[in-house]
Amino acid sequence: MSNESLANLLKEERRFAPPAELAAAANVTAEAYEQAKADRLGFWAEQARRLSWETAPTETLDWSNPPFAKWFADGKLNVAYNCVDRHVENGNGDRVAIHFEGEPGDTRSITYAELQREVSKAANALIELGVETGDRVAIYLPMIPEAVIAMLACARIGAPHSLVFGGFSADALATRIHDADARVVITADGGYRRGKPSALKPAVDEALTRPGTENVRSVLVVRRTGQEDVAWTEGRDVWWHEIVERQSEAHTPEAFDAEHPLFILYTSGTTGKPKGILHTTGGYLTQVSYTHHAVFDLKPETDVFWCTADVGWVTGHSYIVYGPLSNGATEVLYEGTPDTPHQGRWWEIVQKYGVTILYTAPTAIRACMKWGDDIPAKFDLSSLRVLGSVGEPINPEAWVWYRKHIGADRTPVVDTWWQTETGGIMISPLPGVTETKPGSAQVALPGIAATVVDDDANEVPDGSGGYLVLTEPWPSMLRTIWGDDQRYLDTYWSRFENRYFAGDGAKKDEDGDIWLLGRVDDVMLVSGHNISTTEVESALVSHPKVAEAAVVGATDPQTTQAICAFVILRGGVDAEDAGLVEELRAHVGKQLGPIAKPKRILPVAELPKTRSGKIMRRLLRDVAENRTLGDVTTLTDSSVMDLIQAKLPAAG
Ligand code: 6R9
Repeated sequence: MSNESLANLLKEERRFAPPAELAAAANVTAEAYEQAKADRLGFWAEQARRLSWETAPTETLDWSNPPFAKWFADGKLNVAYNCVDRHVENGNGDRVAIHFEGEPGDTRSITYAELQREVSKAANALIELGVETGDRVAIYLPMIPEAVIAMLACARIGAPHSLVFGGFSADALATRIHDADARVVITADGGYRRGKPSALKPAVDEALTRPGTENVRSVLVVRRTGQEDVAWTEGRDVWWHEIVERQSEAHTPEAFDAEHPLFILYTSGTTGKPKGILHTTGGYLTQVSYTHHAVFDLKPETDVFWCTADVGWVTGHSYIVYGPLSNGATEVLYEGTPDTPHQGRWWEIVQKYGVTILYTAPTAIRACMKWGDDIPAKFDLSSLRVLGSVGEPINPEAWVWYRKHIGADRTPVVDTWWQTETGGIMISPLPGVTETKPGSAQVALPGIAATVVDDDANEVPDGSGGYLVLTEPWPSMLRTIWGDDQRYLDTYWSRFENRYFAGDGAKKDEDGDIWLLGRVDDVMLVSGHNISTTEVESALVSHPKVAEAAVVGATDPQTTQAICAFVILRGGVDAEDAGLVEELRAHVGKQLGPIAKPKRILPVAELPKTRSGKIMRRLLRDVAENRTLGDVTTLTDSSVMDLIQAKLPAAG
């Protein structure tokens, strides 16, 4: 980024100290940073002892062939044993692992002892279907307990899973089945979405007609909706309840090498074919277990944890399945959307189960801001004690709203930065240690090394912006891109020598705290200045009439790019108000300086989002530049783009 970078114009003065009571009993104190600094590998070796190893590792990191890392390579363990059996053996078999809440209101609470039986039966069923250690299993399921059980069953027998989000099309599913060369697909007849059953099995049937999927020999089908006749391929399709129910409840887990593949998870990215991110066993489980313990301060005996992500995303893998269950947590699993059947559904669930730790995404927080403060106010949210955010930069105003209206102005908010590739949380405050700043992920966790560099790979001074890089290997790092080592090198390790390039813009403030500024592809160039989309969006969201904003740079003959903003107004604000656009432009000018004033501002009803809730600025850029839209397949709802395009002629 150029020296004229505007990356430090947004000033945020608010500070929130950790609650004294939480700090006094916190799982992790400031000492952890010192300890990790003095002996980083020793620190991770100690965290690895959180797990039960059949053969304890004597080696911590093998970095003899960078950037191909091996962690704890001579250790052996079983992930499912660590997430399930050992809690039963430790006398916690009666503790609830999962409180499942179906969208239609059906519920199921599963204890660790029950989970052990279910996972063992499912593992035995996979073995009966001929699944062997190392075979890949594709999982295409709604948010039901069988998704967690299926993942753990695969881990138990050493068959790497590849989850494909249930909202993806047959095409997307076929591409991923092909790339991973999956042998079995686990799916369901359907799931519930927005009050209606929605079929899944037809997409599997269609995907399996595509070339490259011929090696799939079995399709295991969970009956979830039971609504309609399900097309059936004899000899290939098997009902879950028929094969799993008749299995033995006993299965002896085998220990695998620490570097045995645990899962492949595809990230879409903006261009090219999806990348199959490969994670392995010992290092991954060490980091997700430690970070879940440290960042959320989980007390397994008393806390009720709820991560609202879908298991099909990395957040679900690491903080619904492997982190919480390795720590013996009690957690909520919710099938549906936040506004079905009403906009208070989440808060009703928090009240019902006494949720103490909530982990969600900025997109959901901004939707709740838009729906109004009065909705969460109707529920008893007093059980909450830690709130987390992940997925996008959280605008300071959304952060403050979250703390105030969900956390009663009392709970710490931890903004956690990480990626599918990093496997676990990397940059985040610690709730009992860090004085938090709205909008900043702040500091690398103990044992993690992150910094911000300029174009020439020089570390920037405090108060400047550049690119986020990770400077030391970490236990839950991706090991490669499945089947494509060269692409692993090119994508992450070629931009800066010996440093992992995350693809995100970032700045360090005067205290050295890190602020994430969005994907580098989204940074705008206006009259020679680099301007971060995140900062202009945050300035807009800090206006009391705006709930959510997406900003893009559109080609402009005078200024290279011109800032174009799409805004969602808060409930009750009149979009036709003649003075509104000028009022918002003036507000951004005041917050960030005149150069950051958007040239155009368009109030819209919705923004284009990926299925994991990230704003797709690329499509908005197409609109702002009057181009035909690019690939919309990862969009949640493509009608959103028609509505936005219909608005455009009115802009000026
Ligand atoms: C966990 C997850 C990764 C990208 C990442 C960044 C953005 C995630 C963030 C954040 C700012 C945060 N991102 N957390 N940006 N602050 N706290 O979301 O993984 O789906 O792979 O996305 O998400 O741009 O590079 P993934």
